[in-house]
Amino acid sequence: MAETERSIFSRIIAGEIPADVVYDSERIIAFRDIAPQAPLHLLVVPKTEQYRDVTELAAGDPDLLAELVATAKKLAAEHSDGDFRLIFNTGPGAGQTVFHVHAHVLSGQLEEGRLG
Ligand code: DGP
Repeated sequence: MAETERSIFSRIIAGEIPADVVYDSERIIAFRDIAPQAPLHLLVVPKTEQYRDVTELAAGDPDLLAELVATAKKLAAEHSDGDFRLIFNTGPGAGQTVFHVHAHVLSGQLEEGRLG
């Protein structure tokens, strides 16, 4: 992928942009959303930039999707009461703005806004 095409999340993964990272493994990173919509609002992101959205990830690497969901569960348990929403905005019409697959993990009362 050309430099200009790299997603903001690839730049966070590369350490080029700071983020409040709460989890970092071989294939997945998680950090706090810059504009939180709930008391807990994490983004759980595969490190590969191969997949634009969850449909591509499910088709291309279902094991990685399962790992992402398991990571969301673990992080929700660690950072909240354990109950959470898992949101994959898919396509610009659904509010997707970063085309590097990511899950929003939200726990607690949602703010009125993009995800509510
Ligand atoms: P979506 O709209 O579903 O593609 O979600 C993208 C999310 O990414 C949005 O909730 C805001 C968040 N975001 C965008 N840029 C940054 C950033 O530089 N740092 C962090 N932590 N979050 C970001």
